[in-house]
Amino acid sequence: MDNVVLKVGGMSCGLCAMSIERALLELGAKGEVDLSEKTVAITYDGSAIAMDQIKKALEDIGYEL
Ligand SMILES: [Cu+2]
Repeated sequence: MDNVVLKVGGMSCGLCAMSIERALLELGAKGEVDLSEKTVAITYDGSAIAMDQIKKALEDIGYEL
């Protein structure tokens, strides 16, 4: 498993955190949002999911990376 921490712009509340974590789950990754740091710590299988896919999924739901 690979781990990465991404800075995410545009999240402000618990709902944002939930949407981000859900979008990651749909990709097969696990995300943990830190709202005060504006980051998401992502655990994913780098051989199955590309970082570009992760970024795109979050941008598609309206966040900035
Ligand atoms: Cu929100």
